[in-house]
Amino acid sequence: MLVRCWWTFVAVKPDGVQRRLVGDIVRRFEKKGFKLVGMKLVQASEDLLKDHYRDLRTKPFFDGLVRYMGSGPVVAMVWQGLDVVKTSRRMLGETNPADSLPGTVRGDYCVEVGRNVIHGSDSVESAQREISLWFRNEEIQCWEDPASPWIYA
Ligand code: IDP
Ligand code: MG
Repeated sequence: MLVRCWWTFVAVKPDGVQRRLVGDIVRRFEKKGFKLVGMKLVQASEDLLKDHYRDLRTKPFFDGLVRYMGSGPVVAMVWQGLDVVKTSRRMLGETNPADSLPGTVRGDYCVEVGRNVIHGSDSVESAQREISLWFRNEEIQCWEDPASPWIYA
């Protein structure tokens, strides 16, 4: 798959879906000015999750993490925009919600690292890998954004 550097992978985790945070999270990215180019509700398989988090496979929390992420559907999304990888990480907050500032998703909506409601790619390389893992080509829509001249100079 050809993945653009203006794309990132964001997922509302199972706790975020159960707690009805999907709308608010999507709203934050839309209002920021990013463009939604892919979105689906997915019950992720264990294989997908182990691959997604393969860099963490030696961590003591790995099995629990895979169970948590498979405990219900997640909303998988691809967002497009200038510096979207770096900026969306800042919108998410820190990995540990206790370190996340108010105004960030994790700062506003959760308290513990094991239930931190949202995922976002941490680099352009991770974004490319994760988008290819979670999405097929035809699930990404490259649409013309009429608001673009009001968002980009
Ligand atoms: P990130 O999600 O902010 O990129 P990572 O270090 O990549 O953070 O960890 C992936 C996910 O693993 C975290 O979002 C969190 O759900 C979980 N996690 C990270 N550290 C811990 C921990 O110490 N205990 C339990 N779960 C953790
Ligand atoms: Mg990470």
